[in-house]
Amino acid sequence: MANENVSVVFKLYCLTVMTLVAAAYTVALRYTRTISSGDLYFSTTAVCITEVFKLILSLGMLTKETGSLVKLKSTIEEHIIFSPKELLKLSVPSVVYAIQNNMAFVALSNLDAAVYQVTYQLKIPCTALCTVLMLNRSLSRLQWFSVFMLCGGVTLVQWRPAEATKVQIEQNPFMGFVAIAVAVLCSGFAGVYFEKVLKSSDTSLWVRNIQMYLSGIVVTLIGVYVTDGDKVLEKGFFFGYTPWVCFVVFLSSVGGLYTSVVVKYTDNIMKGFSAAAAIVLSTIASVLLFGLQITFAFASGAILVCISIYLYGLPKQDTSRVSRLDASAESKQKLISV
Ligand code: NCC
Repeated sequence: MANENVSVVFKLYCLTVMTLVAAAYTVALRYTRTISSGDLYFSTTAVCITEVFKLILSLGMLTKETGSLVKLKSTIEEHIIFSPKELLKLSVPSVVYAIQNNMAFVALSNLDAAVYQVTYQLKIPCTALCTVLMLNRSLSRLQWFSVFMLCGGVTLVQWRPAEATKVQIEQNPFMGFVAIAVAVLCSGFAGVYFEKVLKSSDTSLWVRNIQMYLSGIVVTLIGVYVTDGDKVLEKGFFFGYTPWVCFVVFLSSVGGLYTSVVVKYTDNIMKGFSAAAAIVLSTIASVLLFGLQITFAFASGAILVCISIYLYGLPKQDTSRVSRLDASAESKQKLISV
């Protein structure tokens, strides 16, 4: 089954790398869109190249997993070449992720990185809602409460003063917020859809990724053609690519693959909780190692994050038992009054 046993250390390692990469990715992307001098690259091509990189890396991982080229060939034939239905199934999250990944560029071209990070935390309740609706899981009232508390906690933890640096382009904050709203919905839906497909069969994570990235390449290429087609034909696909842009593509690819591993071994809600814990822990580590100053917002946010993690992890029966006790007390009361 998809949920094999792996050590807690490995899970923690994946979560920490995913969170650190996501933080670096947001800042580097913002830099390439607003501060870095020179010709501005086409963001649609960066999203497309990322899909190509993820496909190559996943093929490498699948080769390692199957152990031989013969087995790799038969796996590719069975699950990719002769499985158009499965490819179609995975084209759903790939379209949604393509929209989300493009929206990140729109948002970070128009909003400060810190504002983006904070607003993007709305994905936590959105993911919880998608999990309940699409995976038929239930959350107790206390767990819902902890989801919203986590959202508030991460918001405070990531609270930073706005950028002091002057940006080189004109910004439209309204457009930035609309892009975040779309990205939040896409992240919740695509994440849970992928989790559902991945965990409903024994098919390897790398096969699922390859299926998704193949349609991802097609969809993002259509995005390049529709949005920047004329300009790309005139100036070239890699117009404006600097080492910083290549770094953004690298982070985006590595971050995407780590996200898939995290979803395989945990789930999308846990991804949100653990990412929050990783942010808190890495900041505390920076305090101990580099003497970073802790702000009041960080300290209160960190406390909220810890309490929400504790509340979310409380056994569900506790709350249902309380409501059962309440209900039986209520019926006893009714009997007495009768
Ligand atoms: O928003 P988020 O993830 O849910 O987006 C998921 C990202 O992972 C890629 N993905 C997902 C599944 C899969 N099997 N393969 C993939 O490549 C998707 O294409 C999508 O890019 C998060 O939980 O906050 C997280 O945030 C992103 C990123 O910071 C935001 O989307 C902002 O743009 C992180 N991605 C990177 O750091 C590159 C992700 O690791 C965690």
